[in-house]
Amino acid sequence: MTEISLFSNKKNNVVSDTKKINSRREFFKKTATLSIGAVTAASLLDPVKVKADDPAIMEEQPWATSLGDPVTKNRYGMPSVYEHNDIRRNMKLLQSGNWQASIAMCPLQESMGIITPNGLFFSRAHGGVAQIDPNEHRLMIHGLVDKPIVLTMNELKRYPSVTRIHFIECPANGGPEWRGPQFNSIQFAKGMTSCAQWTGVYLKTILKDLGLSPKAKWMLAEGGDSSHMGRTIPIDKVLDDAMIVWGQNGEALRPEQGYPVRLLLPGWEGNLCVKWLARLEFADKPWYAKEETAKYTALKKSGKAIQHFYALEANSVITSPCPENPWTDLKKGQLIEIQGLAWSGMGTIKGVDISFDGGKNWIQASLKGLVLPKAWTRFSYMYKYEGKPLLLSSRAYDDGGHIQPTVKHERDVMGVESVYHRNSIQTWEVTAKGEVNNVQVLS
Ligand SMILES: Nc1nc2c(c(=O)[nH]1)N[C@H]1C(S)=C(S)[C@@H](COP(=O)(O)O)O[C@H]1N2
Ligand SMILES: [Mo]
Repeated sequence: MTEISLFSNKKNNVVSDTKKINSRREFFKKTATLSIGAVTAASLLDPVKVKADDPAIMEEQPWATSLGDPVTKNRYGMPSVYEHNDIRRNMKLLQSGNWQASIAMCPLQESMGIITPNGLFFSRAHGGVAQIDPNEHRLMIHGLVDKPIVLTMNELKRYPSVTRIHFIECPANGGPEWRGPQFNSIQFAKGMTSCAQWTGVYLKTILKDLGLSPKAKWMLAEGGDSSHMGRTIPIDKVLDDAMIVWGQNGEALRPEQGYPVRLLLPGWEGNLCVKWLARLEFADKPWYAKEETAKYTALKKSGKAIQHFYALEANSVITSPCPENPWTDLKKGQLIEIQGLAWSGMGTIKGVDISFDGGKNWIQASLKGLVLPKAWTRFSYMYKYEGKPLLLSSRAYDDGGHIQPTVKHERDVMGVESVYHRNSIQTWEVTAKGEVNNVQVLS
């Protein structure tokens, strides 16, 4: 390649045009010969159409004919302007009367791998997003501990840190759909979950230092935001894998996620993961924050409620295709990758099955990339598109033997009056044209 002067102020700072275009012509000559031999092999794309006159490849494009932006134009980088559709969306139905105490749904249809970028992480706030000065923030730890303490953020960060990948899910994820599909959209139907790499300290590390009384059976966690959200957590979970986190995907927590510090209870209800964490109190009896007695219980068909319902069960959803990612541009015979996400708050995803007929027959998908406990796990299945209607579902199971229930099974046990912990199998109807709709299979 020709050397170009990076610092010249010539208007047209262009690499030798003729050289480039000639090498492209060479490429087309070669591929034209190659493709004759290649037609018999299965291809993911249409048979190569050699279009040596395609201006998109044969001509210099506007962005190649002058210098681009200064590299530090955005000192904090932003996505390409062309990715303007990859955004969180707010749902009217779930709004508690204003845009502050609301929920921003994660665009699962755009997700790749198992990590949600910080700017796309779903966000639920009961009193708006607090903007907290970390220098002014304090975390009080008291109750049944030998050494009650008030920590600054700097002091907190002196504890040895750990980094773990875990999902967070609001137990109301999918909750509006107990009685039937409400949203022809994966983002609105399933977008109250995201997955990140968290950095912080295990609570058991801090408690060893502070001396937890053997009498302590419960921990109250309280937020410093205007909602002062409080939840009580059994001590076993606290001493197992509960974390206090300040890092999210390699940088400080985002304000939406509770900057400067939040509680993380891997695999348990998102609402227990108190953000803007200000206080932890240890006690021998549970005492409930106001919202806990009325909400976050599971109402069963019998009319009785399950009060202590913490871990999120095995769940999964196909992200491609989905209503936002239809198959309308596919042709019969083309190979296409079906992809999706599976997660379980009770362990590690062991497998995911896919059904093309609404759950009558199942075939195993493969798990891709990292497979971690209490983390999003990506699954994949290569499918030859036939242009016929399908009822496409996924069914996840974890290493604890928990398997995603059918809608019917879940309704038989729980009825339809519940809001929380809906994890039954999600089905997408794929029409003969390749459009994708949210449906429920009730048999
Ligand atoms: N202090 C405080 N913590 C909170 C909340 C809140 O409103 N205030 N919302 C909870 C709820 S209901 C959920 S589902 C999770 C959402 O976490 P996220 O916003 O990081 O996705 O935070 C929880 N922690
Ligand atoms: Mo939530």
